[in-house]
Amino acid sequence: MRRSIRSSLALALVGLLGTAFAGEQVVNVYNWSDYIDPQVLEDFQKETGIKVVYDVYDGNEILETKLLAGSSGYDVVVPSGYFLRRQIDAGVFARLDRSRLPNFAALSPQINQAVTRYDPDNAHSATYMWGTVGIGYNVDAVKKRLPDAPLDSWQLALDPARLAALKDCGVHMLDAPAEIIPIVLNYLGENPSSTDPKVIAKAEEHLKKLRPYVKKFHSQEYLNGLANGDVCLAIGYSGDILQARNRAKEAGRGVDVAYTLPREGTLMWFDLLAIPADAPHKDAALAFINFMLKPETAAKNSNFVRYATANQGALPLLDPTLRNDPAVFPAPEVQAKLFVPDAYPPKTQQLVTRTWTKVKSAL
Ligand code: SPD
Repeated sequence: MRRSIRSSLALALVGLLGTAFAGEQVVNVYNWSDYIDPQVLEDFQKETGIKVVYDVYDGNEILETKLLAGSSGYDVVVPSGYFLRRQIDAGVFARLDRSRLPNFAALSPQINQAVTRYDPDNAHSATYMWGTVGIGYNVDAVKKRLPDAPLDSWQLALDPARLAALKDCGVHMLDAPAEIIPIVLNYLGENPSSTDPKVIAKAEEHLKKLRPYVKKFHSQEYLNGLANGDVCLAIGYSGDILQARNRAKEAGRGVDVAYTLPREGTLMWFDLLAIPADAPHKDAALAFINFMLKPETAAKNSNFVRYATANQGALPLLDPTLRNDPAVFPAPEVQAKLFVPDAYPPKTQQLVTRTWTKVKSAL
């Protein structure tokens, strides 16, 4: 009897400790949709005992609204560089304790250097992936409607007459003004990073000419839409279009998706792992980021999502079809044409948001 009381007490104690332990051992991660190998979350949980509560978004603007409001409850988030810069200025992020991130050493020094324009000294972030914005298209549908169109040019998506010819087969555009406006300005021969309201007005005017032919402004639906043939052209993110290409192949229904990195150049971005200053589980957040920076984990993620990893240690572990894909790792002469926008000052960001609302509601 005495023994069973003792063991019940012991069990109760373990239970109590277990609850407290489980209460602390959580990390709340807020990441882009379709941007991780789900197996990685299981591996992390198994290795560390920390439970991952995982939530997704599909636009920097959505994340920014939550971060600026404060108390988001998130421990790890993944903003793009040009948003992170403004968010650091607003005091949104904690400095990363590098002594807790031994795997930071696996990151590419060139990429670390490149992102210092957003995060001086790489003090608040660790780069996750990088990529481009380009054109995903259904090869047969586009060739049928535009047999002579230049498939390697922004003309395919940004020339109103050409876009008009694709209206009936489904055109999608990222719902991402901070990316689309610089791309349109670059196409018009303007400085893509311009903050001059008169220059931004030129992008607005051009976008209004394209507006009637765009079925949907959305930053995620085009992935499945391209893969199943419902969307015939999308201005989207490189890896998402490459995922669509692979899903279409796997489905075996004869949908052939291609990705174009336009010859006029395009926008290149970096997405970075960061910890909000008010994150409730900072230790777990550091453990999660360190796990994401393991070369094996980084390679697993990159192979799954078809984006270029920022992890130099992961490169030899990449699937060779990914490592040798010029849409993922563009050749130096193509890279030379990529532009990396600056962060918009808050006032310009407001103007860009207003401009975008006008474009989307114009018909
Ligand atoms: N589905 C994952 C998309 C990730 C795209 N990040 C893009 C950032 C653009 N600034």
